[in-house]
Amino acid sequence: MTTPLRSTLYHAGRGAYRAVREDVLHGLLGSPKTLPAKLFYDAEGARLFEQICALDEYYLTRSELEILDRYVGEIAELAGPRCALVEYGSGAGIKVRLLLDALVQPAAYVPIDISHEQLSRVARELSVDYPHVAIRPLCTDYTRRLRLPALPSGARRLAFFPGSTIGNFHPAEAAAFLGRVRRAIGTDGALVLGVDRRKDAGVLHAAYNDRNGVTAAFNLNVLARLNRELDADFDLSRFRHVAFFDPATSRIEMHLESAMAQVVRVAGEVVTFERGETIWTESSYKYDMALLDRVAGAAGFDVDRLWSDEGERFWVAFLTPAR
Ligand code: AVI
Repeated sequence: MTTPLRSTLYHAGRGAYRAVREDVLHGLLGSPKTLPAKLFYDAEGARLFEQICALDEYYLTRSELEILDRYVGEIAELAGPRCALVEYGSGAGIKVRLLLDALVQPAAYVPIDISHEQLSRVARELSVDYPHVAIRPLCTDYTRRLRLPALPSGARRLAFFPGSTIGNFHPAEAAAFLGRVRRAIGTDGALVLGVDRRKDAGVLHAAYNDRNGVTAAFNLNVLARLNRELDADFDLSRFRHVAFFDPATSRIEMHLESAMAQVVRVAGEVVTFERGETIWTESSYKYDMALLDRVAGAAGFDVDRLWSDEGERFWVAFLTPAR
């Protein structure tokens, strides 16, 4: 059965749609059942994520902004003048303004994002507010191999990957991704990386199980998205949000648990669930120094500087290619 092409993410074409359908079915027909975390971010998911960032329990965004606010001058000094700033997953383009304001004569800014609409808006707004910076948006899935647009010659490439999105990769994938970033920025480039720190399990639990149920809605929205875009027939009331910290792997795991034995159709295929069986929708690794050194080292980076917030919950790290 062919499923109509009517999605937001798959507007890139039939090839991209097929790849996502394949990923989804591979994940749901495998054991354990999984879904790729990047599916969270359709328009509704992006809206819910913005709400998450403002939650009392979700300290990550506030802690990172506190660090950037306080130490952006030091970051700019380490980066040096006339950098070409490259942001992986630019989203709403808010945090980058702190850097653009502090850097000395930034030469260019390359926001990279999969959402065409958001990317064009951010590029338009920044061109107005930073008329001397060459804005070169790149619409692509930044987790894949990519080619950067032409940049002013001699400009040091400064990659920016905030938000602890690195935590959503398993460590080997994180190292492989950072290795691609290192190759993209060249031997004299640098990377400013946001990383959530390992901490008290209660604080972590609360951050992913907020009392208003926004994280639960964010998690469940992925099923609504499959209903809309892959002709699935998930009944959302038959699934429950589950998130817990696993100290052995140092990660939060998010799952959707089936409240009963049930059968669901997805893109013409039948997916069966036992009662209590889950779909693993996201991992969010929490870093200590050993993990950061291991992942950065495997990617060919040295950790030159680390800044933390008052509550010591989050790190912003300045990484340079290992010598
Ligand atoms: C985007 N990413 C860093 C978030 C995180 O904390 O892992 C996504 C998220 N999942 C649940 N709440 C927020």
